[in-house]
Amino acid sequence: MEDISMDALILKLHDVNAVKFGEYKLKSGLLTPIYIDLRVLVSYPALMNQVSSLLYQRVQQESLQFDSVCGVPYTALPLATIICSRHDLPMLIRRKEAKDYGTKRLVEGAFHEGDTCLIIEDTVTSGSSILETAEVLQKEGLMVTDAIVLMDREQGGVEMLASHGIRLFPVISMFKLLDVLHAAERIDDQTAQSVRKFILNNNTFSSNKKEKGSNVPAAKKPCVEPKQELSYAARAELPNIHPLASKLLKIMEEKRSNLCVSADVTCSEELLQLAESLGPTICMLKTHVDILKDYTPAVSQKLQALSEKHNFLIFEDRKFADIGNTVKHQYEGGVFQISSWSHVVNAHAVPGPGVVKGLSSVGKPLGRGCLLIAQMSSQGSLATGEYTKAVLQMTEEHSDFVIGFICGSKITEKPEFIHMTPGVQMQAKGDSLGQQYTAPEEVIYSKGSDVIIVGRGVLEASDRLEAAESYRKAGWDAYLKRVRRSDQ
Ligand code: S5P
Repeated sequence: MEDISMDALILKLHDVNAVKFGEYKLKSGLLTPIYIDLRVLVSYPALMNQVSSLLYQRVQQESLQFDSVCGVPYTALPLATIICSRHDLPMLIRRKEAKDYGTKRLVEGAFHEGDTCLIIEDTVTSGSSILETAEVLQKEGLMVTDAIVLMDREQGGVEMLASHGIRLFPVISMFKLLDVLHAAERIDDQTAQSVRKFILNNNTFSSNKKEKGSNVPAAKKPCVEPKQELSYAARAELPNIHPLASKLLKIMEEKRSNLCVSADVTCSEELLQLAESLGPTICMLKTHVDILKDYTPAVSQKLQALSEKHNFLIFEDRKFADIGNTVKHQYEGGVFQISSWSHVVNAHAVPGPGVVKGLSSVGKPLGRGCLLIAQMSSQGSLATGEYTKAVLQMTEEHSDFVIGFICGSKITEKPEFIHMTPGVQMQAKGDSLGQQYTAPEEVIYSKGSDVIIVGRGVLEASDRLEAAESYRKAGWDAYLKRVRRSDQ
């Protein structure tokens, strides 16, 4: 079997024009800025063999069990043939039209009712081609539970097929493809960004659900829950996700950034300068507006404009911790009028659910969101154990306003909640006042958090932009490593 890296394969696919950038029409009629056309593969035998090897590796990684293999006609037919021939596997061929003479069979090959058939496909957008083939096979009495695809455009195919009980295992995902082509300078920043945006905004599964509303027949329960950890992009499309959490996840995916910079400065001009210069690098800017010595309402107005210009969210780290009625006033009134400009705020759960209810009465109508403090980075913190569990429960009970947590590590497997971790630095281990630091890779990869919050790691660097970029890269690489780990 050829030894080929995924990155090398992606570059080869680009070389032979199997991946094209421009304006193309998809089967659905939708115009797309990227077109994947793997039909050309048949002209490149070495590439055909490499693709087949990678498809089969995926089958092995997942330890899939099946009795036969069927390629979706036509592009995946030769790929399935190579795999079956090399590994001595029985193959089935699905006819596109039944012959009008002879047996009139729609599936050619020998099989028994109840056999399991693995589907092989070249590219998936919505998943409809795989579903069509699966339905033909199922009509013949075969079972279809798994499919392998070379290229997943990440536009809802995994979710749609899962709703029909079929697990889809992609070899290459669209975001990985873009990363590799971008890193190799095959496409420029603008193309990479606009394709990412297109993919995120054109999810066929979620838009279908929205269009059809309550008329959608109840989806069949997947036979097996997908094992893979969801990407930020996939989580953004979850049916039960808070719109603000969805927006944050989309920003993260689009900007390849899970970095929130904690702009703990005392002068408004410096705060605005930071927002302007670091804006393109971050997904979120965290403020402590009450440490500014010269705050005026113009500052928050300018901050809002910068958040729109550079597409980041604002998080005022106010840590509300009083009875509902008091926090309501603190959130909407006073000098700072936080609810009018900050997308996200946070709160301690100490007062009980009233604190969330008070904040929610102001923030929810404005589309704002809240993070509950489940754990703290400071030495001797009391937010541990049963307290952290109670915060999780409070979050679940108020998920129409609470979008996630401040925490040291992942505290729930529910993918709709965002985990944000402060106390992050590459160099220092702590400060003299009890702060304790963890490195970005450990926070994202080992501890499973989603966003790193970095203050002095960036603010005290001689070049703040360079430092922010290195934190962004460390956080993002750790995320990619984590998602890939779950792919294996
Ligand atoms: O547990 C926590 C919670 C928060 S929000 N520990 C923290 O350090 N924070 C905040 O994160 C803290 O208020 C500060 O604004 C930032 C950490 O800053 P750094 O300079 O230590 O990175």
